[in-house]
Amino acid sequence: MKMHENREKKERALLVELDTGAWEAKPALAELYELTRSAGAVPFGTITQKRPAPDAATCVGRGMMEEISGFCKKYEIDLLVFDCELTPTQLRNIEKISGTKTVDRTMLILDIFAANARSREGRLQVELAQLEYLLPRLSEKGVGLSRLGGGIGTRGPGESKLETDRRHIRKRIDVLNRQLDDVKRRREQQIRRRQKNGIVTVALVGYTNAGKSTLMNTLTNAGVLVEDKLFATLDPTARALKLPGGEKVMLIDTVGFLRRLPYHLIDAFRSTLEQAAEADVILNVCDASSPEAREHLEITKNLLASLGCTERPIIPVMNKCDLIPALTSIPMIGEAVRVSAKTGEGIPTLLKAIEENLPDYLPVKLLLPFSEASLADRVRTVGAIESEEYTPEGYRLTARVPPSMMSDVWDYLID
Ligand SMILES: Nc1nc2c(ncn2[C@@H]2O[C@H](COP(=O)(O)OP(=O)(O)OP(=O)(O)O)[C@@H](O)[C@H]2O)c(=O)[nH]1
Ligand SMILES: [Mg+2]
Repeated sequence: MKMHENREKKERALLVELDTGAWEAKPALAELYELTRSAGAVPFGTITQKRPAPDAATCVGRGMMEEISGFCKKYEIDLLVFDCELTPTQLRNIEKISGTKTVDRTMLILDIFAANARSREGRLQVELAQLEYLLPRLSEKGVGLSRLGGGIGTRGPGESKLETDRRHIRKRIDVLNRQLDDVKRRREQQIRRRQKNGIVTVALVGYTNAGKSTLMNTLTNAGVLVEDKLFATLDPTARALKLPGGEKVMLIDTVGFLRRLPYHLIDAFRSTLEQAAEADVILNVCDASSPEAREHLEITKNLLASLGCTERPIIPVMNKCDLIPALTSIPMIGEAVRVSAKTGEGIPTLLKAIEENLPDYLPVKLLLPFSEASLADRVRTVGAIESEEYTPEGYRLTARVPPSMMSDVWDYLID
């Protein structure tokens, strides 16, 4: 009897690493493993070949290619995943020799993005990246065009679109770029509106799978999508967070970083990170239980620096501390806060650290006429209210407000 007949069969993948010394093979393979899993396939095995440079025809050497072919047949491998970027020729040769569908790291990541993009901007970015990746490969007959049967490497713009000619694709790329410009403009307006409204923002950034969305949930009970998969979050999400001192801030969740980001995706990343870069406080979240915690923190720090946020307070946060024994020393860089988004350990300390790094809220006493009800609402939303009273003249508020709000309430200060 066959069980789970309706269940989609997962693709069985063999991961191939070419170790040229350009990067460290072991952590790269570990990442490729996670990426493969996130794409919905089952990593079945890994093969590493040391070689000074990739072979022009098959990336790995001829002998190794034969070995891989044998492996594919013997273990019924559905998918070969190469960690390096393959040229159209290499891709075609490898598929021909092994008789197995093949993707490289970029295709894999694009595929995960395609499956996870939620917002309009995210979808546009992914389609653009996929088309740009496909365009130079289109002249090579067979590549990207004959991928029938679904699964990894087939999601995205869709078969019919891929079959259209290059001119058609270029036109589509133009359209996408224009639409993205629109979306970008709108987002900039949104950021400006927030700033104008005096909303203080705190951004969660960090390596993928560090637990940013879980931390967001713990901090705000926001109900943000959490999955044990890379890139569960592709679109920035914002939620209100009330700090113990009463200050209200906007907490922003962002997409996770990863090493050697495919060139075509840098823009997509940047655009979501620009929001984070504008934040008043940045939480650099990392998975303390990962052997690469320190490296992840550094990567994130450098990316943030490249986005121009060197002046802003960045709080390193060591998450998943429940996974490591209490007394184990973890790589603390500077004043890292040790937390567990899962158990809630360290959360009060983190909230305090956020509070300490906020721009200084100023104590004000206000008398707002009833005609200024919307301004009163903004003070309630953005500031920390100490007392509120209705008087015949209007709302009498004692509060602390962010400095960015001072000019708005200036006319109504009393005492
Ligand atoms: N044990 C433990 N697991 C955690 C903790 N925080 C998060 N996780 C788990 O780590 C995995 C990834 O968590 P997410 O919150 O989705 O990670 P993320 O940083 O948002 O990932 P991306 O959105 O891909 O960048 C999930 O399986 C979480 O349950 C923690 O404090 N302890
Ligand atoms: Mg997330």
